[in-house]
Amino acid sequence: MNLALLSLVIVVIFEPTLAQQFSPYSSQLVPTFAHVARIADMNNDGRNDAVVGTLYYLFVYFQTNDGTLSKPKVYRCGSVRSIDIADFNNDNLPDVAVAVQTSGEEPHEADSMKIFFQGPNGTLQPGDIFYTGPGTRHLSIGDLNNDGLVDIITTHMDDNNLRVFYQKPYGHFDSSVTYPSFRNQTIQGIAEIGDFNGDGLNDVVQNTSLAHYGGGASVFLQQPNGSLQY
Ligand SMILES: [Ca+2]
Ligand SMILES: [Ca+2]
Ligand SMILES: [Ca+2]
Ligand SMILES: [Ca+2]
Repeated sequence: MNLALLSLVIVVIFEPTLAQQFSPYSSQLVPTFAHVARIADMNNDGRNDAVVGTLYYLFVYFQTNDGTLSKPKVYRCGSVRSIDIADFNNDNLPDVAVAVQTSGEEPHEADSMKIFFQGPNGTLQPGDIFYTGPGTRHLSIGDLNNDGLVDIITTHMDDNNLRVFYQKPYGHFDSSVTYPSFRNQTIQGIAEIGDFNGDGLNDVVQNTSLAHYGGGASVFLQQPNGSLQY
């Protein structure tokens, strides 16, 4: 690892005042390429912490009493391209879902979706690993079949399919259901979940590229039976 190639994580502490000014920031150096970061309370102490996905590692920096960040807990994790956080096993502790594109010394984990459950004292316990698709790029969470359980979607740079992992109780997931993109457009990496037609059912929007027509966004609308359609 070339330690000269350090990635910089900047944590901005925002104190909403009438003037809406930002406090001075503090920074942490991460000894590998940082790809993505999320904020959540990862040790149940009421203070938000930082979860950083990098090339081959997941770092968890806990917020200390004075608002600075602790030395990180480090988990080997392949090349983390995307992170989302939710309580997947219903114990009121946030858990972490990561999308891994390649995995170096652990090729069986390449192009996968992994769950880490929060354990005692904020440690992360590896859960299930699922194959996603070639060139795994992005992951988002939301309830896509209206059963109250958070589901996970993944996108991939090297195929044109959206994959949905529906959650079963207690943080387990079924194998993915695949939805081809509209007109077989290349999915450019990002997809998000939300209700885009006001019917109370979550839908999916993805950014895509169509040969000769340029890029755009397409929306999968959730049907009453939980399936997705354009
Ligand atoms: Ca915390
Ligand atoms: Ca949990
Ligand atoms: Ca669900
Ligand atoms: Ca909807």
